[in-house]
Amino acid sequence: MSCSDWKDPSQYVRWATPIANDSHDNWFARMDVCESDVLLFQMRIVCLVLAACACACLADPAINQIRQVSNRPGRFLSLPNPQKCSNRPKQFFYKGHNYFFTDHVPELAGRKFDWLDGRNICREYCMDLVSMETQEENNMIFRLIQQNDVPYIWTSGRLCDFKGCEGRPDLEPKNIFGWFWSANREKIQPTNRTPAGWGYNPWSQTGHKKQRQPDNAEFDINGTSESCLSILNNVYNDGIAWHDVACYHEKPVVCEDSDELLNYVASTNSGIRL
Ligand SMILES: [Ca+2]
Repeated sequence: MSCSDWKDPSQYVRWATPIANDSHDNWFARMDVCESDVLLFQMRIVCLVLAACACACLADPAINQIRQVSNRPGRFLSLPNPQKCSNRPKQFFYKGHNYFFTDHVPELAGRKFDWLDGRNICREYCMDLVSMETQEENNMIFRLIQQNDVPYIWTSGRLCDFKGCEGRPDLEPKNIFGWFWSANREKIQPTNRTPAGWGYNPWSQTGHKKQRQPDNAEFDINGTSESCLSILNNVYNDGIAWHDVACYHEKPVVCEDSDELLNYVASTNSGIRL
């Protein structure tokens, strides 16, 4: 069986490996790679990393203080844990989906995650980082942030700036047309205008460079692209608004039910209550 024959969502584990020259319509739905291709590689990477860590820790006790860079190769999406899915926190509910905020879950409170680790924390619970496709859902998340004085969170928003995104005129310019929700691979509406069906543009009108977002500001500082979508709470005297931020920064997250992962766990665990 070849990778492309697999229909089972359990096989799709990697966060982004688009197929070159794929059709426009299929492309976002196929940004994953199947498990068999990556599992062996993943196991080798884990062994190498463990061996390297052991050597490094012996040589330098302070090694654990060095923060790992987020976009390093060899990091993959986690598969869901059926028991965690069944017992996932359900703090609020909107249009068929449950949500939770990590700071309101005792075992996760106070923790921060880079963007990919944030996705993986959610995915263990059959969830993913929150995606705000409508103004109503966005308002709900903004209210959560306002009422709890949350400084910032990650969302599943991601810039299509990785391998497979090149040669796509429909995604250009990237800062306007190149954003999508990783959780369900839906495109995010153009960033430079009020989204259709919305009464306001959720992207901030200012930021580090005093320019409207997304501004890719950190790239000018240290060469790191701001490829992930964060909601910041008045960091630039701009209220609660969307910002492009470099993915290695660590933030608490809001998780939202993933239909794909819930359906997969339901279909592979007879009688499970989700
Ligand atoms: Ca920015």
